[in-house]
Amino acid sequence: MLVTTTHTDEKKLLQQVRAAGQNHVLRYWNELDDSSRNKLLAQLREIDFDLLARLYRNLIENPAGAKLSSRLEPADFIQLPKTPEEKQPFEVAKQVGEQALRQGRVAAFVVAGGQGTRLGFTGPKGIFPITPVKQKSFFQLFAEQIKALSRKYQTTIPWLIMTSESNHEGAVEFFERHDFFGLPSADVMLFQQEMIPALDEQGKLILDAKDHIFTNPNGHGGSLSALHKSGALENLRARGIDLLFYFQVDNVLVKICDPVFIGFHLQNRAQMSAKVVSKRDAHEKVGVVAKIGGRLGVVEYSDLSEEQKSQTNPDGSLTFRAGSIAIHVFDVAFIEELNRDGFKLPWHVAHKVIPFLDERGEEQTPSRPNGYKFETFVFDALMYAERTVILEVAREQEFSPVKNDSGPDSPETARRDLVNLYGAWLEQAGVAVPRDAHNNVQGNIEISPLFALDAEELAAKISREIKFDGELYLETNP
Ligand code: UD2
Repeated sequence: MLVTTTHTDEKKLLQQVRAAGQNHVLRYWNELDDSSRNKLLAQLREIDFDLLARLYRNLIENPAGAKLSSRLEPADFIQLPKTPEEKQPFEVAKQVGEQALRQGRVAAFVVAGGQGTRLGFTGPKGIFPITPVKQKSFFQLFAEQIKALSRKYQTTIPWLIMTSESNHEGAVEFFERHDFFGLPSADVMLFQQEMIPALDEQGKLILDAKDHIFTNPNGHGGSLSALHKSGALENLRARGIDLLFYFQVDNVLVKICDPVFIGFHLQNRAQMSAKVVSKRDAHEKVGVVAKIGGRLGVVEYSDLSEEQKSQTNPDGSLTFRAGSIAIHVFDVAFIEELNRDGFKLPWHVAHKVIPFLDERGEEQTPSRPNGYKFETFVFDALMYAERTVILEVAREQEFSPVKNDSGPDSPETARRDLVNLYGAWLEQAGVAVPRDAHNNVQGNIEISPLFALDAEELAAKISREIKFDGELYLETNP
């Protein structure tokens, strides 16, 4: 139908599309103008048809091989210290981490390419207003931490931000509008992860517009190849950086570049490390760090059986309690190695609702899952690491994610957890803070990272004479 107007490479591409049994994506070709045709061709050029055929065969037609069948055992990890003796190695690790920070060896890296569907907020999640008093965005809260850390350790901490197709422009525009929150713009690097097409139940690509194939971000595992392909790794190397502190955009309590964690990672010559918290209950939706067939990895919550989720130790604690909070330290060399002979992470599949064009060319959103999305997960890199550190941390100090618009893991719980944390810092500085029957702070508190990064810094700055009368905001000039 279109052969007369196509060039040789176009012809080849279209042959490939036909050979892959995906000719239906050209159904509206004759209706498309040049710009729409080019748009569709550009998308087709990026598609790895062999990979998609393999994913359909291995994950959908014959999923048995992909199911978790290996023996599962709890992983060993460094537990929260209780006694002064147990705290001592944490002090030493902190000094090691602080030295690495002072030497300018560390960059911060946030993955923000997800679509935030459950939160129901249009726009990048990073721009969502989240702090309890000033309603600062996640991005601003993180930027202030990075600025405060750079000052404290008299160094530059570059900040890498991974976005994806649908939220990249919004994120860039936000940073530009806010003048990168006072960080040098050359030290804030935004780059996009890759997209991958979804397939319908027959293994066919899905058109969501006459000139567009439905694609989704390729999972946070895609960050490890995007770091390489975007040139970010090279940039870090040129700056003498060999450590990457990885975190998710949705965790308001993340302690960016935590020196204790970096210190343990370095002391153990680890290639990739992970932080965990004790799972809140058997059904909390976090992956679990465990030994899978003898190798360390993370089992996603949806892959644990009911029995494994609820299995307990003799003392009543959950056997698989090491909940992954998606905070990692990576050696840059390890990420380079993962990219050396083609990218290695395994693919996962999810059955989802995907909008599509019906026979009349009208967009439909079905009520039931109608297709498959593919993703890679960053924590699968753990199984390629020879040396790892798994560190337990206190949930109330380090983990409160925003996933849903209400209920658990929502903006409301995140703000409450921030206020409770700031309240605890004030109490440690000798200030009385009223609490309710659930031990939640009564009132509203926000402490900018530029004023204090932790309880210690706060105690050094304020007097115990300070009175908390229900609302407190502490900030220094930027
Ligand atoms: C993730 C983990 C879960 C637990 C939890 C902690 C997975 C599959 N599960 O759950 O085990 O650690 O977080 O909060 O990861 N993202 C991208 N690109 C993508 C997909 C996601 O950048 O293609 C980012 C996203 O912007 C967010 C993070 O990855 O910062 C987590 O994504 P999610 O909300 O889909 O993960 P979730 O809640 O299923």
